[in-house]
Parts: sequence; structure tokens; C-alpha cells
Amino acid sequence: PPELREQTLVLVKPDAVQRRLVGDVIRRFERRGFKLVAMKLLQADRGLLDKHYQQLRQKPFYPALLSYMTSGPLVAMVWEGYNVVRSSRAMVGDTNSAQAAAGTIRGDFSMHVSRNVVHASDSVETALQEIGFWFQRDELVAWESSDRDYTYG
Ligand code: DGT
Ligand code: DGI
Repeated sequence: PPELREQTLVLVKPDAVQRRLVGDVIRRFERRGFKLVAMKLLQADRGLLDKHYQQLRQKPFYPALLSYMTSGPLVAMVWEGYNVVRSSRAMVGDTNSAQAAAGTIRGDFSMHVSRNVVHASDSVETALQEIGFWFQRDELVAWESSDRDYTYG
């Protein structure tokens, strides 16, 4: 069914790579039951980030955001599953880490909005767009997980 095929883009940002938090982020998505369908480590360039953050280009903090996001490698992933866009946003927590609830990724691993560890797409539409910015179509792997009947009723 198509609702089990929803996908979202998750970025493990450069601060999290430096702080060796990549595994912690992946673990949380795996435990929830979502399926990893694409993943790569890369150094993002300005052109890619200008597309990804097109809504933020006029913000006063955009230059700082660009320098942070290009400061080192990041991990880009596509996760798939039922309601994955909204569930991921809930798992990631408030944009401002200072206000993020304990138990969320930002609430557990970050204190400040400008080093907030992860990105997750904020709607199904932006997810589709963002996945297209970060991945080639043939980098997404279609596979069936063996525990599917135990993940979904
Ligand atoms: P700066 O302060 O101009 O040298 O820039 P940065 O790169 O050190 O820090 P930046 O641009 O991330 O943030 C500028 C200042 O604004 C920083 O001291 C923290 C504060 N700030 C940024 N975003 C927020 C926010 O969403 N809420 C609050 N309360 N403060 C924020
Ligand atoms: O989708 P989110 O990452 O939760 O939030 P967003 O799309 O509104 O903002 C994208 C990123 O921009 C966010 O993860 C961190 C950064 N950002 C947002 N607001 C501020 C900010 N960075 C700074 N320094 N100050 C801000 O006010």
C-alpha cells in the first residue's frame, strides 16, 4: 500500500558527524521500525544548500547556516514507512534545540538552534523535493524487510 511507502530526507549534520552521533541517529530510526532506503556521506556544497534551504536564503542567519553546513561532511539518508514525515519531525524535536523536548534527538543531543544535529523534511511535498536534491533516482534501493508483518499489522 502506498501509505507504507512514504519517504523523508534526514540529514545528520556536520556537528553530529564530528561528535560521532551518526550511529545514535540511525539507531533511533531503525528502532522505530522505519526502513533505510538510501544513505551517503558527503561534503555539501553551496549550490546544493541554496536549493535545500531556498526558503531561508533571505534570513539573517543564512550565511552562518551555510558555513556550518559546509564545515565538514554530513550524512544524507532516506527513510521510508508509514507516516514517516510527521513521525520523523516528532522524533527530531523543535527546530530550536533549547526548546526541544527531552527524548527527541535535538532535546537529547543539542542545546542551540545553530548546531541542531539533524534535519528532517517538514512535509510530504518538501520531502519529495529534497530527496531529489540530495539523491539520484538510482541511489534509492527498493527492498522488502523480513519483519514487515510484525511492523505493520
Ligand atoms: P554571530 O553571533 O553574529 O557571530 O553569529 P554566530 O554564527 O555565532 O551565531 P548564529 O548566527 O547562529 O546566531 C547569532 C546569535 O543569535 C547567537 O548568539 C545565538 C542567537 N540565536 C540564533 N538563533 C536563535 C534563536 O532562534 N533563538 C534565540 N533566542 N537566539 C538565537
Ligand atoms: O526544519 P528545521 O531544521 O527544524 O527548521 P527550519 O527549516 O526553519 O530551519 C532550518 C535550519 O536553519 C535549522 O535547522 C537551523 C537553522 N536555523 C533556523 N532558525 C535559526 C537557525 N539558525 C540560526 N542560527 N538562528 C535561527 O534563528
